[in-house]
This record gives sequence, C-alpha cells and structure tokens, in this order.
Amino acid sequence: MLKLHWSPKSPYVRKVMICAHELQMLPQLELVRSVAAMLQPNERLMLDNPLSKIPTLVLEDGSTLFDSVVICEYLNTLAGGTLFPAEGTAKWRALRWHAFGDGLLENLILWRNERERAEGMRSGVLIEAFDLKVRAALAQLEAEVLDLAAAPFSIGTLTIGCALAYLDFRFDMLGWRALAPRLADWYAGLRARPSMRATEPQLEG
Ligand SMILES: N[C@@H](CCC(=O)N[C@@H](CS)C(=O)NCC(=O)O)C(=O)O
Repeated sequence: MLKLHWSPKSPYVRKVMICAHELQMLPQLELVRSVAAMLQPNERLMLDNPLSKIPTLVLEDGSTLFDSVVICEYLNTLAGGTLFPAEGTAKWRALRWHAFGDGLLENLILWRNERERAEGMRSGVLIEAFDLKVRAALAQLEAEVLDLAAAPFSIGTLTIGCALAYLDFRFDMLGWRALAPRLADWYAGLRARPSMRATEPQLEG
C-alpha cells in the first residue's frame, strides 16, 4: 500500500485524489488524515516531510514523495496513464496549466491567510496585490478557454479545475463566474466528471 497524508479540504491533495480516481489507483492508497497548517507544524507529518505539507506520499519501502506535482506524475507513471501528455503542444500546455493552477492556488491560500489575521494585523497592500493577480489570472484563463476546451483531460485541466473549485470554496464573495463567464461554462463541464465530483471539497466535515 501507498500511504497518503491527506485532508478532504486541501486542493493540492485533491489533485492527487483526482489522479488516483482517473488511474483506478484508489485501492492502492491508504489515506492518513493529516492536519497541515502554516503556523502549526505537524510533528507526525514532519517525520515524512520536514516541510509539514500535504500531500505527502510514503512508498512501500518507506521512502517518501512530495509535493503534489511529483506525486501526480508518480501515480501516472505507475499506472501508465495519459494525465501527463508525453510530447508536443499537449505536453507544454498541460505543464503550463499545471503551474498556472498551482500558482493561482498559492495566491489564494496566502490571500486567505492574510484575510484571516486579526484586524490591524492584515496587510492591505498584500491583499490588494493578491486581488489584482487573481483577477488577472481569471482574465487570462478566460482568454484561453477555447484551448482549455479543446485539450484532453490532463494534469493541466484538472489543476485549473481545482483552483476554480477553491474559489467557490473559500472566495465566494469574489463572484468569479461573472468575471470569467466562458471559463465558468467550461468548468461546469469539467466539474461533472466523476473524478471531480467524487473529490469536491465540502464546507462541513
Ligand atoms: N507545492 C505544494 C503545496 C502544498 C501545500 O501548500 N499544502 C497545504 C495544504 S493545502 C499545506 O500543507 N500547508 C501547510 C503549510 O504550508 O505549512 C504541493 O503542490 O503539494
């Protein structure tokens, strides 16, 4: 069995779970509920990942893999999947969207951390910068929607999907669908895929 440090609300863990669904690898994964919070390093998790981040994967020989970028590619290789297109435009588009989605998520998580600091401790300058970058990212994705729609389901499209889901989950007030309506249509189709539906984050639980 492969041991995955897991939480139901982490968008980076979700990427791994979507890959596992797509690759029919769920039976090979033992999920270990691990709490990872930036301000509270988790000592048990740090035995497997000194950075105290999830997802972290422990292989059968006890060696570890992180982060989500590495774990997703590992699962895809193990299963002989097609989530990481091998060459050409499909490959570079998928890798760019992968990086784009991860970067968007990073901005959103840091934005949320800042937003949740006590009044008077928040940096308005940082929050403005996150707001600007997230809006610019949505405008860019809106401009790329025809390419997204034409692309095969891959690590790139699923990661963009995870970032958009995180907007719904934690940034409802942004009203992102009004900012990027064609992207919202594309996302509605992606979201209906069984692996995406099975891994949607739940507000409660
Ligand atoms: N680049 C990492 C990011 C993982 C990450 O930041 N995970 C969050 C949970 S969503 C975490 O573990 N945060 C705890 C921390 O930053 O200390 C990946 O792709 O796996």
